[in-house]
Amino acid sequence: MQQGTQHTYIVGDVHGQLKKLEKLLEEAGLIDHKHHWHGGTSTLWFMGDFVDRGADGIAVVDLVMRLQKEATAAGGMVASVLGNHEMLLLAAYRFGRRSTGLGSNFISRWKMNGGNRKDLASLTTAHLEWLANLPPMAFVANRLLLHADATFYIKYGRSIDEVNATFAKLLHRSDTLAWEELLEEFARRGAFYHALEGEDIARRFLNIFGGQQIIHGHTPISAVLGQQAKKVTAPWVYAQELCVNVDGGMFLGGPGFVYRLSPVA
Ligand SMILES: [Mn+2]
Repeated sequence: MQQGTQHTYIVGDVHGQLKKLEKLLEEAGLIDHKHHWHGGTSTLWFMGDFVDRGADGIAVVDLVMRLQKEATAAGGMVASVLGNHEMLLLAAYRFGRRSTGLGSNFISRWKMNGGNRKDLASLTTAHLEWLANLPPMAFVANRLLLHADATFYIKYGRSIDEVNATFAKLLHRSDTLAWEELLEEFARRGAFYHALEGEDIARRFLNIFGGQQIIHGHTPISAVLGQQAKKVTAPWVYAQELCVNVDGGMFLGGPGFVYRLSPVA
């Protein structure tokens, strides 16, 4: 990393792939060989889904939480939007085998989605609080960051602040039906893919929430494009450049990538 540069970096869904994440961040110069923040005043955003499907979800959260403190001390920033897998884990912890009201329970739902016993067992109060306070949406360098390529966010508010406040309220209450409904919607994907309709939805979404582009994770690029995950080393820009998918499918064997945003007017 050059001295004095201030860039914004994005990392997609990590899903417990600690070693891959460390390698990516080190190669990008954002951490040093001892895995301490080396990004100076740069900004690093994650797209959520730190946990499930991989071996070391909570270890990934620990790394990100520590880097957040170190970056702040250096005048930089590390942050993340909320992924559906953070919610699945929180729900498994909070509600256990309580019925979702839809013929299942929260532990089963989480396990079905790649829940890892080790993650659940390692959760501390600090993790729970940190995870439950992740915002679902963020405005970064004139982009709209959200985890899922889905439109349900609009049901929770008409501005980023409103959506974030509604989610925060829900995540701090124990209304199992409200959690269940949100988890159902959070599993949706592909809202912006269809050539004409998808572009139109993306454009309307940006008109409401602001930003020139939507950046999201949630749906592995390899799955959408029918490629091998190990060959995915860059984001996929689509919908007339209105959308950028940054999910490298790290749990599917993808190496992942660090996406450096170009400055925008
Ligand atoms: Mn997801």
